[in-house]
Amino acid sequence: MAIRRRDVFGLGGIAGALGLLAAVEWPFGKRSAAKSFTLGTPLGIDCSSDASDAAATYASRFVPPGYLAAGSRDALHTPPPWTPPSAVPREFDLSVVETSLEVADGQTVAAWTYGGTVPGPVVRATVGERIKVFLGNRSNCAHSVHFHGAHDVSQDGVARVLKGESHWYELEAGPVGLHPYHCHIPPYARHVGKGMHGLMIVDPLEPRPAAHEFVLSLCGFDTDGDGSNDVYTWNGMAGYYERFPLKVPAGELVRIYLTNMVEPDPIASFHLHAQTFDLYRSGTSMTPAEHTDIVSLGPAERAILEFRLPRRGRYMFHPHQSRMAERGAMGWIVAI
Ligand SMILES: [Cu+2]
Repeated sequence: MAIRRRDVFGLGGIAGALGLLAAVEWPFGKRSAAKSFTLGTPLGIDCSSDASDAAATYASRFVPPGYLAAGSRDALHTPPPWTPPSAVPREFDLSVVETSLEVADGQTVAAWTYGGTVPGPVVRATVGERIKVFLGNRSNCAHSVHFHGAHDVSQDGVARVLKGESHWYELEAGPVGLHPYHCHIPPYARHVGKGMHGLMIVDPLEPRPAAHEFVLSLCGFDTDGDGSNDVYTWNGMAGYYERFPLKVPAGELVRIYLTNMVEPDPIASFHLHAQTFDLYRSGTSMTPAEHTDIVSLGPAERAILEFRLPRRGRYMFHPHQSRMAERGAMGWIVAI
């Protein structure tokens, strides 16, 4: 018998909440009844290490610490809102903060950050606006801020800002799109891998359509110091969006600012389940390059994704590099 929405709300409590996902009637006629069948002779392929519990997470060793509350990291996926362009330069403080970050339950790294978080603060401006970026270096090593995009080459951020010193960078925002920023002091992969990256949104003069906007920045952490990543995160915390899904109203426009800041892995990707998206590579064109359910990105490549989730439910997202997905980078978007 089909469950109708009003019946589910009538159940109340946890049972009602769990029932929500099954509450919308299947629109394509009767589902086929499951058939029973006889098992063949097994070939002996070992599946003893597979998760047998249907409720198991994809990577139980790569979850957020238990003390982390829902909403506690929402600021990291919420870009600052669009505001009208101004003749006064926008100022951003990306000063270096050396800190200890718990990137998964019980797994801590000594990180270099811009402003204390990974990724660093989102820089947002309209194309043509002037931006002033302050880098105070209170750490024990030299650092810098290098912005992708187009700007005066004297402001390119490849020169060292020594320990105890500071520097102002002055840029004109452009071109329209999504551009990462990161430290460019060698060994470059080590500085980026230890957390020194963030992103800049450059809005067009005519703003993009109103949407539910999110930042998803993929990065990896080498927790044992062997030169390869052990934990992969969206916005710096393993498993956060598996435990606390992004929430959007069904049918409304969603926009994701997506960056791949994983070093030194050569490629990563973003795959959305059960829906396809318009893909704007680097966000530099207002016309989508492709309509797809997966985008592959090399280091520092980025994209703006736009889509609507037409039906209520849980839509999974993850890199299609399964090692990354199973080490912290699995997540959900829930359409409500
Ligand atoms: Cu650095």
